[in-house]
Amino acid sequence: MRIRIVTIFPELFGPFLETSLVGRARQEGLMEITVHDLRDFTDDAHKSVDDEPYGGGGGMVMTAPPWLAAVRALAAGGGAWRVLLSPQGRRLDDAKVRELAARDDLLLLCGRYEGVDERVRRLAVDEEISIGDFVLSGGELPAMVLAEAVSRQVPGVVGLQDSVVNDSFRRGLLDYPHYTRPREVEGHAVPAVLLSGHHAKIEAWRRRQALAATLEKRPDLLATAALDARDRRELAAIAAEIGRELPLAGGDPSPRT
Ligand code: 4HQ
Repeated sequence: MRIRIVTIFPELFGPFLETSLVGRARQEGLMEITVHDLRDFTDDAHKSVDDEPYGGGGGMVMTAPPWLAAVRALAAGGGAWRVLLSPQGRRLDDAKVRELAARDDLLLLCGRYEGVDERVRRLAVDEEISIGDFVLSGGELPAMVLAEAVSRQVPGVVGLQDSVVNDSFRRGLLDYPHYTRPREVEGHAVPAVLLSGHHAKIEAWRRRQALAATLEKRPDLLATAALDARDRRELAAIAAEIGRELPLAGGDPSPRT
């Protein structure tokens, strides 16, 4: 898996690329992640990358020529999937992360200021992606979010592939609660079932907790979660217990955008 990132602030990526899971994945050659300075693709003495917006208004706009030169140089050959991080993009979610991981070669474009000249998007971008409905100062943090999430889907990057397979969202549900030592924290004990050594009971408890957490905190996820008949019976029981409607079958299949 290869990810190239274009930015005017390459120094933001230093520790991110060297540390923890991403650092290890790069060291082991499982991931190739490189950062490229947009200013290297300018052709004026000042290495300028922005200008005033046509039509007026505040702020500056990133000019098209450096971006077009960068994308042409880095995506030559046509193999790379070119992604612009922007609040106008489709919202990143687990399905999109897995789709991007399967692409194998990503070129991430990080804008600053008011954004990038529209012609860059039209001429040199395959897809716009947003990490959420809020405004940041640049696409660098979103690029790190995307790169880390994608890295976790590359075989071998997460130690036990099991912990990716069983991760929240993998089966469309929120995670179950986790406990470790000490057994009691300020009067709050670890649920007894987790100390029982009874693996089937522990699995059933965790599944029920995941269903309950999802029903309480993100009922919208239940519309697309992979649920079997037993899950549905459990959910109905949980819903009755906590006095909640089941937003299940028959409901609108609210598309996850
Ligand atoms: N920005 N998800 C504006 C974002 C953003 C987001 C990136 C701010 C691009 C020009 N990107 N710049 N949210 O807020 O991806």
